[in-house]
Amino acid sequence: MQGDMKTMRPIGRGAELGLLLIVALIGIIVGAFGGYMNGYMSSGPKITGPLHIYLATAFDPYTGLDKYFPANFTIPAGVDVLLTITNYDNGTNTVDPVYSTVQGTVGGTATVNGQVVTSVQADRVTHSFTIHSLNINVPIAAAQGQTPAVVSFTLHIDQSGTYRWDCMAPCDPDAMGTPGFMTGSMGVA
Ligand SMILES: [Cu+2]
Repeated sequence: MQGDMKTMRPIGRGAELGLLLIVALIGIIVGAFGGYMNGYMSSGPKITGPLHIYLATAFDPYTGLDKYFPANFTIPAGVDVLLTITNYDNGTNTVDPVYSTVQGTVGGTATVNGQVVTSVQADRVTHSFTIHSLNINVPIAAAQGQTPAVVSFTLHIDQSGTYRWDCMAPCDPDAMGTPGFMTGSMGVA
């Protein structure tokens, strides 16, 4: 590095200004990152919830109904949030092809047991995580025997509010459309 500097010609006024600009830009970037990390580390005003949300879908023995645990939750606005849904139900509920494709996630993909997918075979779906108002749909693949299916995807929603999600797989007529079971609310704040 030192050797290279010696062979360079003296820096002109234009180059000096350019250097100043670069130093200023680095300052802005480092400052912004520091602010972001500060918000992340101390749960400051910018980020108001966890960046990784875990949900599960399973048969609820107390009610005898299929259920999302939890059905109501809140994610932070304006940042990437990873959602992981662990499905313990090995039953399949063939969905309309519209609900077998991944839509509205970051990158338009999800992972099923670690494999990146853009859809799940319609007759291998147990439930769906569908938010009509945001055009989000994630098919939840069926468990294999006693081995749950783990479905992960990233959401990035800038507009805060309360969004209703629905399961669009014909899983259980008593659970579908019933708040706390196969429909619920996702807060974005
Ligand atoms: Cu369902």
